[in-house]
Amino acid sequence: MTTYITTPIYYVNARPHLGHSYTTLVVDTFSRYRRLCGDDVRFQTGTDEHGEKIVEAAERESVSPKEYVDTISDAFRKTWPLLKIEPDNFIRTTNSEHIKTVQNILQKVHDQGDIYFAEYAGLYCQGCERFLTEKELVDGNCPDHQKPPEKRAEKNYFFRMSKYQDWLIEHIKENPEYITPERYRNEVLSFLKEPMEDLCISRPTSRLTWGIPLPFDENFVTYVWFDALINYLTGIDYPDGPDFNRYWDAAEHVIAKDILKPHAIYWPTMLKAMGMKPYKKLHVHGYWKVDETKMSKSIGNVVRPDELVNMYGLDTVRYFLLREMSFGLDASFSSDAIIARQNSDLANDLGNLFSRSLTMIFKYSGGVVPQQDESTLIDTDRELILAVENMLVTYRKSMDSFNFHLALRSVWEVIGMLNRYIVTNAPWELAKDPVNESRLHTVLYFLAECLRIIALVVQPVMPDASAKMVTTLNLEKALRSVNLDTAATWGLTIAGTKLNKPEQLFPRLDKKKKKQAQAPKAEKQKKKDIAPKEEDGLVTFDAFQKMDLRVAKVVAAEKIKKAEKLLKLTLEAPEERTVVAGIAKYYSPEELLGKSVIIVANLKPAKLMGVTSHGMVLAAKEKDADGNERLVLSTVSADIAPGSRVA
Ligand code: ME8
Repeated sequence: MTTYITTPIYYVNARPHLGHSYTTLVVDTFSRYRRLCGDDVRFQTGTDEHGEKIVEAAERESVSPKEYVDTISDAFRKTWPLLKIEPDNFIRTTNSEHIKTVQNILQKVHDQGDIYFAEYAGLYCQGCERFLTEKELVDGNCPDHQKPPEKRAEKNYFFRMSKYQDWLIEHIKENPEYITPERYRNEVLSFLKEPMEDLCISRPTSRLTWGIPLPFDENFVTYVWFDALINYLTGIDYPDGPDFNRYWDAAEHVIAKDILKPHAIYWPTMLKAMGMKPYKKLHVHGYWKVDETKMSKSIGNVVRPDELVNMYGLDTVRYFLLREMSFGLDASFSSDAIIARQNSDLANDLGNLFSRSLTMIFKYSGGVVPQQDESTLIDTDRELILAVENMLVTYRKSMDSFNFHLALRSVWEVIGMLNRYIVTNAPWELAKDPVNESRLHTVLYFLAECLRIIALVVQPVMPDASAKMVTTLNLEKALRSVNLDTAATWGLTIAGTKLNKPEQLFPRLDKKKKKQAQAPKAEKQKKKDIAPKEEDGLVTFDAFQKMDLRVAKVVAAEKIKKAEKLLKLTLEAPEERTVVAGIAKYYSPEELLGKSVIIVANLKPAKLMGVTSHGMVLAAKEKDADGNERLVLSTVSADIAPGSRVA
């Protein structure tokens, strides 16, 4: 079989956090699992690099959009190996091949009459980068970004999405597994009961230039969603690359519920308009939350994957994320929850089983897997074989339907049973009397055989722990070129195999470690104090006190080469310092000379277009009714010495 499985391409307006890591980990785990089943698998992820959000983020950092997207896209690419996530392709929407293909598709859909020009007025959420309907609002706010959308009216190009509404309803009804879990399928079908509006697919260049130019009107760029969704095709070299023919029919997308509508409605109708087959499946998961709030870059309550891996180890993080979340529902992240999983499921249950079993094989059989003696089989052995067989059925069914938590639960049921099997059969008692030798050998064989199967089924989730188990059990050769069908059946462990000395699989987290482990929470709390809280918009006095605001006098100002928006200012505050400010659109260098501005003086130095900036100039920004922006520098109302503290 062939599997083509994708993550969303992530916006590069912020660095990767646990939410992005979860989706990408799910896809990595599924890919590893399907490979284990013998599939030809292609796993794609990437970054979504156009649109207003990106321009704003670049402006905030006072760098060009290109420079900004290169940096953050790189941060995403470099995060995945830390989690042992191994995509086959990493696509970027600023890549020239992608741009060319998006333009070809737009031209085709335009030529066939499915794109038209019109005026539209509506409620626009910048966070979602789309118009929202009144119905979607909760207390007047966008439910995801907790902000009211802004009213916008402008002339734009529209995709005749409504034309494909009936077809889409039919397709979803005829294919019960098209959108899973079922709750999201129902949500989409219920949404489709209302007449669908056409989709605005352009932005005027007067407002946004950071996008793919429309091939039929240079005054517009492509709406970021129309551009982004096409990545699933350009990543396999649509329309005529060999990978396109090989993988498209098998396309499955994994997303969280925030982007259900673009994937369940825009994307299939776009494909239909292009004369293409719809993708095969859409898998939708819930949110990771912290303290009951969605983890999100705009709220600032994020957990970073690299910090987690440093603190708990790769396999623990992977196991925790997949075991703790029921795919489709929301889950809560906390240090306590991850420590509990580590100590109980990993160190206690699996780790202990592994080390006890190996220690006994070394002690009672010289580190060699003994021969089982069929004549000594008793009911507990037969129950164990049956339990392993049932587990394999549940495991595969659950992995195929993205119920990773159920797949792992079924494996852990067998692990629990094995720990009880050791107690019931008490090999240390059997070893006391040579008449029990054959029974002892059977028990040890059963342990080795079950560990082989466990090492295999945990591999997609915990590749490192699985590899350690495989090396210890000396199974590398035996498992090479096998798949789950052939390797997971009972009785393949070869008696006589010499085992290697066991290493500890998972350490228990002691109190000291636990203290460290809670550090991110503390750090997050600190960050929360500094950043205004979303709910009440307040910061503590302490947090404000940490900010060193000073009066500074501009003694020199000049433009920075190749950076249209930036000025290099030399300030007296009272010592001389260089500050780079994104104000070139609003002030000429000459008019700044002699001005007393206000700066944040204790900002970490940052390099912008090759110039190191030691601080940030404060300014007020406003937008008039026509959407034109004005920026005015913050100053003091009377003469005061440079370097005076603003408090
Ligand atoms: O929406 N819990 O990008 P994005 C679980 N560029 N998953 C989460 C999460 C959370 N708290 N936060 C983020 C975009 N995610 C578009 C996609 S695709 C053609 C274009 C994950 O950076 C989850 O997969 O906002 C979610 O759907 C995605 O990040 C949104 O990423």
